[in-house]
Amino acid sequence: MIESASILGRLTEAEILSQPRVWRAALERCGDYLPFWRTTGQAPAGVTFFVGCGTSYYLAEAAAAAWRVLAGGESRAVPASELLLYPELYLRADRDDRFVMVSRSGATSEVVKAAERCMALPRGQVHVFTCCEASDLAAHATQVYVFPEGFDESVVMTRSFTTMLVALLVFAGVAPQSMEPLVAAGEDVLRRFAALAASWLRSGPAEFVFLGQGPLFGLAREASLKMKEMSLSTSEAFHSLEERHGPKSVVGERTAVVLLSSENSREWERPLLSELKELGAATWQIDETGGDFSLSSGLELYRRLPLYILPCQWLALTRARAKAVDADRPRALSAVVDVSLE
Ligand code: F1P
Repeated sequence: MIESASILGRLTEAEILSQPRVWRAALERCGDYLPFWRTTGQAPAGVTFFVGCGTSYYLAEAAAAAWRVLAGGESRAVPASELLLYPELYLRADRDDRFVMVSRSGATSEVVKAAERCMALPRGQVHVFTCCEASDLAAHATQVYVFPEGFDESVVMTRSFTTMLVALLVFAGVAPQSMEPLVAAGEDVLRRFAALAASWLRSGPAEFVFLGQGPLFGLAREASLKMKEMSLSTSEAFHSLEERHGPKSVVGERTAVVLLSSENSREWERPLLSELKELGAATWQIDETGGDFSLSSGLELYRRLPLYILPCQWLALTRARAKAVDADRPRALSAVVDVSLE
């Protein structure tokens, strides 16, 4: 059992720790949707767009990568606002596209508006992944898949992100049974990392950089957003090797770099870590094996994607507590961004 003395961020902490248990419930629920997903869920002739805002947009990025590899269809992740402001870059009346809207609340105004636009297309098909039973989004959808166990009471999205990611991986083609080791692996990762997090922050970093390639880039962006939202820290995310093309120029002794690696990328990323260390940065590599923290899940890359974000969530919570910031009450953030759109 992970003990924490702090009273700050207790709700967020509980939701972070609940994720493996919630994944098990979500995998069972996927069983209800599976027959439908495996018949009508095949890749459409056109593009499958994964659409969301904030954390849900970064989830869409990871889901789009998984869809392309697992379902084999053309896919793309876009923020909902893009479909409203620049529809000509994405929407085609003459193409058989599908739109997968990702939204914890199902109430985010840009997502609802974008779904309305997509449903108005001649062959518009909108599928919704959400954690809320009833939502405005449901009124503008062909199909809605609900995972209420993933809902976060906390404003900051943690278990909703990974629960909908688990569901989207099954939607893309992963067999739920093959994901069962994820639950025990998640418990193990949380237990081992909780003992490490404080040591990663001992150098007192003032700014954070999260790096990842392929399906890990969306997770790096989510990790960066968690660090911002929970601890009010300066944080950025890049494709790993993009770090050399400019961002590296501001890396120094007050920088902490967290690199999400895999068998695809680790050899290319190793020299980058040395360069960043030479600039004075504290660097941490999270990978299945080796690195500063090993997930040791025994799962292939796409089935272990939800594990990578667990240490990042816990690091953000630990940083918040070190700054006496309450992650349960994030600054200038609401659980749902509902603004009136024309
Ligand atoms: C998305 C979102 C979150 C953000 C904050 C406000 O909500 O923008 O990404 O962290 O909680 O809402 P949703 O569309 O997934 O409900």
